[in-house]
Amino acid sequence: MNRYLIILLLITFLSCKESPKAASHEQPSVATSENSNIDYLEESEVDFDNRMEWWREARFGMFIHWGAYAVPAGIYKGKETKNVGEWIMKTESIPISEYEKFATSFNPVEFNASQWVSALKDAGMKYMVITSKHHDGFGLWDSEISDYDIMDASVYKKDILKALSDACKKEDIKFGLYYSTMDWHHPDAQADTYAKGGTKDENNEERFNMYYENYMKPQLKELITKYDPAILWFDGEWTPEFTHEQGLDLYQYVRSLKPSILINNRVDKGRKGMQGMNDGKMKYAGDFGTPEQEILDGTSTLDWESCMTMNDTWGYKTNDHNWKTSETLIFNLVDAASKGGNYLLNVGPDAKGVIPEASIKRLKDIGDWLDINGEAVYNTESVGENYKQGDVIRIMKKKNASTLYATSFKKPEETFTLDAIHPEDGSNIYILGIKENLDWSYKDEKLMISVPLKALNELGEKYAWTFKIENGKTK
Ligand code: FHN
Repeated sequence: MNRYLIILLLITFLSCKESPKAASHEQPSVATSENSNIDYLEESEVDFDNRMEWWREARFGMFIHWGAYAVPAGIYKGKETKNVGEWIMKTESIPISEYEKFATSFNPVEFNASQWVSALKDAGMKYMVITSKHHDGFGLWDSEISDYDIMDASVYKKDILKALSDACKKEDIKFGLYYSTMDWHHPDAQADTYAKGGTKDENNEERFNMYYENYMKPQLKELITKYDPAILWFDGEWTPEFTHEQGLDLYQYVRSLKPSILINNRVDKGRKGMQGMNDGKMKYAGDFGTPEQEILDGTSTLDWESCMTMNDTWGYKTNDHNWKTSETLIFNLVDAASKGGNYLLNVGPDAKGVIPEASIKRLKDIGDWLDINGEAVYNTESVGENYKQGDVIRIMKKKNASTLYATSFKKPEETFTLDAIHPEDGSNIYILGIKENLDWSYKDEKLMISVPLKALNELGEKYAWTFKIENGKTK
């Protein structure tokens, strides 16, 4: 074998493992996409509906933000960051060499994947989305493409994603992965400009494309091959070097690796800020919109999922105790469902691998509520414009059935009145959790239901009460 070929092979090998000095620009693109003769952006409505079906029925998932940022936990050199915990590297302008020490010392000795999946199931959640790699670039899996991961860079040296994907599979929970396009560590991404939020100059775009083709795509291929995620949840798409053309290509590439996978709209550049939906001006890639820290104002013909924190941070912060009440979280879930959306509720485990007790308490409260009222959330669809009556009543319908649900966040009194539901004669009406068939009448376009107050008090519910109306129809 001649000397030139040996040198070329050596360069190719050395530049495959990411390290600041090794990002080679001579590297041929290593991206390969299977099934690349199919255009996944031209999918039929029937195929799309079939692919989305489990996710639409699930309605409720667990978001997990976890990584090296749990080590500082919002505090750097004695100063509390005012921003979210997972942004501490940028908001406190921590030099890469300094931040890498957090990755090295990351040692979640109390992490137990089965316990996390149990907490998810106890909450009535049906799927998980965990940060495989957030903006800081640190990977929670054993990557062949990079040394900046839990296996090579940290003292922990166990494959977190493998443990979680196995635990989810065992409990029939769909396993999803968050992946940040923006990367503050990779030398061809934003490593030297992350403090300035990336800079859109010629050289950066060329380097970013090297990162995109020779690092990001190979990492995504190994994530899909090794952990079989049902969802890929992209983020950090606003980084200036990432283009709409790359977004379309990325969607095709990921679908070609696993055609049944679901991909959010942050795979491309169409998201309108925190409102989360595509701006509709042009065709962007992505299967569902991603409102963040908010729920859509009304219904949408598009699929969407509102992602939200329980306190004010995604990644763990020692001193963030601003927890939303369980009632607020249940309202958000029901409000989203009544508008046809999913709810992805976040937990931020600490550096030991423990989900905060305040999160566990809220997850249990939501799960207890869903044990009685879940049929009004799972496998439902929006009734359209009549999805609400005032501020505290939300109305849903069972998918492919004439059953309606009216959930009230104010405790019903002797007679409960609904303005937009007209049951067929002889329909049965219940309060979920109470077996009794309720008396009702319909007069002057109002449905009046007699409420069994004794049974209602014995139910012991304290957040919201759901009326189930069989064979009902909305105006
Ligand atoms: O910058 C991230 C943030 O850290 C967090 O991951 C949220 C969750 O969706 N997404 C981005 C902000 O929109």
